[in-house]
Amino acid sequence: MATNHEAFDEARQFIPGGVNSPVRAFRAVGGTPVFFASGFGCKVTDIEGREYIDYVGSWGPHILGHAQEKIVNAIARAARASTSFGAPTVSETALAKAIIEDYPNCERVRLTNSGTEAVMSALRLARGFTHRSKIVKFAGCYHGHVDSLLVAAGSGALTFGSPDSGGVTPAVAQDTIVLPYNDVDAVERAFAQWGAEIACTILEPVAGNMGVVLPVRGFLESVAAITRESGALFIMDEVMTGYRVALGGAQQLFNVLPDLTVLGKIIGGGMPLAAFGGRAEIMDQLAPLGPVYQAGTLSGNPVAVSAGLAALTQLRSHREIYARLEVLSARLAAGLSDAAEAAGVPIYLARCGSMLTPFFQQGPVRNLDHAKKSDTARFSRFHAAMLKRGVYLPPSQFEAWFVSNAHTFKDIDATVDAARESLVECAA
Ligand code: HOZ
Repeated sequence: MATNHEAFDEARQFIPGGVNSPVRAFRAVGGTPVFFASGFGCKVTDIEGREYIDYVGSWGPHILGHAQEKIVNAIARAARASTSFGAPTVSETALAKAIIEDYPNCERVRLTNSGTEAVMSALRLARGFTHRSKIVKFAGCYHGHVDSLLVAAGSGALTFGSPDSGGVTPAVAQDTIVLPYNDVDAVERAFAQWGAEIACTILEPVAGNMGVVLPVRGFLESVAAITRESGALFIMDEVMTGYRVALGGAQQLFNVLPDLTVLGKIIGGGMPLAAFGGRAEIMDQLAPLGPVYQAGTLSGNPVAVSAGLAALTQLRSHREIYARLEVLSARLAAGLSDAAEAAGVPIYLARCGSMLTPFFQQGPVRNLDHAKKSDTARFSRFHAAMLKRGVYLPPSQFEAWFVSNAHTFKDIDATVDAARESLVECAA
């Protein structure tokens, strides 16, 4: 059996950086990435047989835990009936219907394979609908690796210090207006200057890709109002927050509805699936009804859809899961804060439901500039110390931790115990 180190050495010979997505490479925290063999509930086991309590949850999808029985059974049933038709199935309609019931701004939904694809399509649709070119985004928000949004981007792009990616042409980047998160004045100024050219504003209603950053009171309402006043569309990227911070996402939690919603992660039950939706008059601009082209051989893939439906069916029929997640996550957050105080390590704990980030700094953290003040070297030492104690955390300061319904109070308390020791260890 290979060790993680050996597996990584071999992977690097065949895959750029040894990984199929940069944040997995552990470059921000150092050390060797963990190669996983299996996962069950909130626990994951690496190829060396070591078990960890997992707070990555595949970067958000596993709200019900790994290898959840009903999801696995649904996948097996669907796969036995064929892994793909490239033609409509009734389960796609069922998934779209469920999303439409939970997201009142969505009258029509189109399924895609990834959040990146859904965002890219939503932007094209906004441009096609408004006949305008420019888009407004916020520094530190990450919307997948879409060319026009890899400007001041969060997640891996931020972690590796390349928020403006190579390969994005100046012509594409010049249509992207980047503003500071939580700054309504900046939004007003941008619309005063370019309002007639702006097709849409896109944001994460709770940012999760510069670490968790909550919207300040009134921010979402103001952005929605200013955007609409100019005739542009307001897009909420709820890939991370959808079905996570509430069944109806952040738009339900903060009671602000967008024109277009982008979903991913949880709606695929851990399989590659995402979606975008909105009012019929906008969505019906998509081909084959309208002039905005969008397509995909594997879009609405029956195996992915079955996994997503199994996940959503459980979340919708057991809404008490969200109350339980809140209690577990609050306990974890409080435990981490206490442990940090005891160790004399300044931490600003940001949390929205079961998404949280302990920023290694005093805070408050309201935007990307604030997030960047974190002590990333100390975070790296903390990450390594936690890994040694059997806790698997996102390998970057600028990511969200996810608590799942498979976590127990015992898991949370074991994590806090590990954090207490790790914080002392990394205090120096
Ligand atoms: N949205 C995910 C975390 N920020 C992306 C994971 C990845 O890039 O692999």
